[in-house]
Amino acid sequence: MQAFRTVTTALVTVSMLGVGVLVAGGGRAAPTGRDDAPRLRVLVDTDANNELDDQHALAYVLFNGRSFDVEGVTVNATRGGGDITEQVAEARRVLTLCTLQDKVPLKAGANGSFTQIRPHLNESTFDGMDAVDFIIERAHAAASSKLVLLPIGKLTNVALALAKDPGIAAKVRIVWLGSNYPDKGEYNQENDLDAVRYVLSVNVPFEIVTVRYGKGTGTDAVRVTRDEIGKRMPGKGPRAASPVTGRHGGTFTTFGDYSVNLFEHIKLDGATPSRALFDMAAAAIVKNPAWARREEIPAPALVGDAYQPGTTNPRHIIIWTHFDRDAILADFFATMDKPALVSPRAM
Ligand SMILES: [Ca+2]
Repeated sequence: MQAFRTVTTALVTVSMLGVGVLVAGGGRAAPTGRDDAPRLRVLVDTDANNELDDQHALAYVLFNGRSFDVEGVTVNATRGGGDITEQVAEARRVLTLCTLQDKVPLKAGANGSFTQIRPHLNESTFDGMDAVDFIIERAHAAASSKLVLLPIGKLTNVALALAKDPGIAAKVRIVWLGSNYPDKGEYNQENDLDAVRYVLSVNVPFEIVTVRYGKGTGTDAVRVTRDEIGKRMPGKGPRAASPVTGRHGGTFTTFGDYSVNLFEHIKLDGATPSRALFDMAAAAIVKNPAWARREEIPAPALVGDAYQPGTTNPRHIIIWTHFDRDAILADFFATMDKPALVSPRAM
């Protein structure tokens, strides 16, 4: 795997030492997961085969059945994980290892970009149609709460769904793992700049869970070492009915064992050699907003590849920063220790 989004600095060590920034969650909704809290309806849109954080995000969501109802998993293809068939294959491996392959819908999405696909949205078939139509269908599904769209790759599928059916904007909350806001660059963003521009242009609830390579204030700070994974993950999760062949070869019957294998085949980075679980952190702060700092700002414009402040823009978005690395990883490992599988959805 090529580590496209790996940039490291010594700043990372700050979070590794546990000098996390704890932020009060005053005035926000209580975390989900309590027995009396309603579960959030979530749809995860993933470039599952890129690096190794998507897989951990998927398992974390699928094992948080007390916090989430998972409507389904849609897939997109960024340049780091092969084409859409390879991305879907990895998502299916994780679903199978989580014993939910027949219980949670999995839909292939866009190989190409928003600008390439948009002119074809009203044709009988188009690149990414299964995922795009599924997002629209689930957004309109009768429910007492908005559907949380959790894109953890490029924004293409979500932007296409909004373009095809603008009526879903009032029925969803988009929480995107991406961008180094306010700085430019970032892997998910660069994989489809026009998709980001489109979502910024539509009046839809939009939250950006920042990445911020090399800085302690983004999800780049939510890092684990190979040693931590090796100690905490072996055998974790339910046991699959039959072995699953991993993307690096070998066969596995638990997600925990596959996690160890993924970490054995990835290049570590950082002052303390480690990997960030960017995508998992995004799912974690949906579960418990107190694990990061939430700021509402006028929606900026993305001009070229750089953000321009939207100081007078009446439309606002949310920016998430300052992740509580220790609390998020403690919950991740606790979830792996005692998984509560999400409820099956009628397929
Ligand atoms: Ca991803």
